[in-house]
Amino acid sequence: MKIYLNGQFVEKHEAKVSVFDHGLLYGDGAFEGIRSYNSLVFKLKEHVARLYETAHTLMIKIPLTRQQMMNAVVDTLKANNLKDAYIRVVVTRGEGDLGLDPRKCKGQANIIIIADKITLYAKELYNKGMEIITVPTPRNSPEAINPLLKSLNYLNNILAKIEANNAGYSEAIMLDHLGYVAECTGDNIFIVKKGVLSTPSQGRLEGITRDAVLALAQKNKIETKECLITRHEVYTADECFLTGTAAEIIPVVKVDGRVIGEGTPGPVTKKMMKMFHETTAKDGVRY
Ligand code: PXG
Repeated sequence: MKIYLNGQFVEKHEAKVSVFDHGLLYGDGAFEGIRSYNSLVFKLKEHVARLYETAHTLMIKIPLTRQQMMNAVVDTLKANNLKDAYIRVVVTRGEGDLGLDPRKCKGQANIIIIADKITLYAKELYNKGMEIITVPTPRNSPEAINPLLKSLNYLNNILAKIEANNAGYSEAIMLDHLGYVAECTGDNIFIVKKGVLSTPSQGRLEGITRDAVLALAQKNKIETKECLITRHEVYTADECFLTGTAAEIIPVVKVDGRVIGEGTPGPVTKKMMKMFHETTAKDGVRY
């Protein structure tokens, strides 16, 4: 496996950064998870744009242009001969000292690109749908660590994941600081009621799969809404599904013990899954 590390390709066992890297010491950095399908990178420009937006707010200077970053992603895929891959782009603030002051990181940001495979959920869950729960840990409030940032500090989501795992589930709904449904630990959430597709308007990551699903729905004359959503509205929805680069679209059939709709993946969910797969098979940056 060839890892991109600051402009060089190195073998996995040689791909190392300093123990003084602030990404390791403080979670001080940004990342993206991108996917390619049959030599097409899906929404590469959008992922790179979001990475640079996170870095902008964190005041981390990425020593590459957006185009150079896109080329680096494609080069990593080519170097590994991967047609279908999950690509992790990591930007850390770089090497500093044992103090969190970013001004002590005098060198450049570290840029790491790993291309590999990922399977998030078992295949049968895509046919049967999954059961999830709401967990006690709320999603970070926007005035603390804004959920719009895809930073290396994922402890908020990891704590929620631990709570789900402890209860015997593999995914969890996180509420925002006001108690509205925000998103899951690594996916956005959608509900369908009377043919209308809704997803939380705030307190969540602006997921690229989420945006793609909204655009596909609109193109196919399915009404969409971005609004505040309560747990009651999830429990009483006709359908529910989650979206994410790794998970793609996965149906949800039970939430906090409440059966959603018929308890099986619904027609809108299945239609969105089909349309999404058609899109990823034809759209993207070819390599
Ligand atoms: N919300 C959160 C909190 C995420 O981390 C999404 C939504 C979906 O966004 P995209 O742009 O991918 O549609 C994510 C991204 C994992 C894992 O191992 C999941 C993500 C990222 C990295 C790892 O579960 N999801």
